[in-house]
Amino acid sequence: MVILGAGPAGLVLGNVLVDNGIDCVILERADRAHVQTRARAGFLAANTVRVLERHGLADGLRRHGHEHSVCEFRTEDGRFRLDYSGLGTGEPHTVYPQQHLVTDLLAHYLDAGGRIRFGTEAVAVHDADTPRPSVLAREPDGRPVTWQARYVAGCDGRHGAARRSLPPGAAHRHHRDHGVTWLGLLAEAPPSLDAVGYALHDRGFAGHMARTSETTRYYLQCGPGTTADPSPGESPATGPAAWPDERIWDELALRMRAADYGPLRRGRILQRTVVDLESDVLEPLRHGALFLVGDAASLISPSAAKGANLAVLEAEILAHALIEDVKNADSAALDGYSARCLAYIWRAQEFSHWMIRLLHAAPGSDDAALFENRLRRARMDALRTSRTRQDWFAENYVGV
Ligand code: RFL
Repeated sequence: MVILGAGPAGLVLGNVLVDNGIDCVILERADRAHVQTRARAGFLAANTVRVLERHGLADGLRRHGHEHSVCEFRTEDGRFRLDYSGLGTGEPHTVYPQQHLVTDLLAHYLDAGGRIRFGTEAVAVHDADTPRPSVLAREPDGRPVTWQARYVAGCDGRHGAARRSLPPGAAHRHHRDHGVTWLGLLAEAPPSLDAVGYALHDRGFAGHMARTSETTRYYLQCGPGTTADPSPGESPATGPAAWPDERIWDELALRMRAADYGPLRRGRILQRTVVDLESDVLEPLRHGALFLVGDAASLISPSAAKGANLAVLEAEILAHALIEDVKNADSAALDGYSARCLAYIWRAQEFSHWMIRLLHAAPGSDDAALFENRLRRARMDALRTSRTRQDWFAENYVGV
């Protein structure tokens, strides 16, 4: 088995396979330091924690992660809090930064004797629909190398080689640009509130999510066309120079109504990422011997914090299916892999889509925008006042 990519998907898959005596190798484009320091997700669903526990992969998050169960909405109509662990399925999130999880998964994989090649970029998957599939890769010194395997798992994200290698017509691509751009920020500052904060403001959305006792992720909705890294000559109005630390904190304070609800704890901005809210789902997730997992299978906007959770879940489903196939010559679960994962993916997409429409005002001031914005207000009002709606929210918010 060749696994492309050492993110949450590739490493969970690799761990479960190695622990079950199935030979595999992971090809990872980046070096180890990069993989272990890439800050992205942080909110793990209860089901994700259960998957990791089942395979002995949850020691770090049990020791250093913390439970989180409250979100706070701030709008033109005031603020309200939901303790979602007392609603829906009654479960909290576990907050544990993705780079720490990846570090744990990698250590466990290597301790178990797992093989990984860092600095090795997969270029293409060949002959996936034949009994002899192969992966063409580039070694760290640039030399080409071919890996042959019975199966290939594409866990190499949205821009990886697995997606690129699908022949035309092998999968249908569902793509939706939600027309909203966020500046994703990682601040060297303790969380400012004991809740996930969602602030709706005339100037746009602002979000607050704890990461560790020293770091906090913030989001700021920004103008379309904002780039994290403008090309030479590009207007600074669209680049990171337009967002010096002070402007970020002032804007966050304004949108989060710090004057009414308490100041934000400021600190250095460690990371600025531009996130265009998009959905992208391939259907089916299998082409012969090639299986797509995690972000390679579907991209989901971070509005509902589902991406890493789906990656872990899909990796376990694929691992179990491969074990059945290799050990018991039973391919039924492999045949059902795509349909089973797509059911989870579309449910997560639906909720994420709902969250996007809850958190962002429709642009413009024409009748259509006015109508949309009245609906958005009614949606928020129902969430504030209806216990049934709150149960539905909690179940979907914390679940995958
Ligand atoms: P990853 O983590 O992107 O890992 C893919 C790996 O593949 C390597 N790679 C290649 N290797 C070999 N050959 C090639 N050709 C390769 N091309 C790429 C890459 O170097 C990398 O190591 O994918 P995976 O494993 O599918 O995991 C997906 C998650 O990382 C992603 O969905 C989440 O981070 C999304 N996300 C969140 N998800 C949550 O569940 N909860 C959250 O709170 C949350 N917050 C976020 C997020 C994503 C964010 N960004 C940056 C879009 C916050 C942000 C800001």
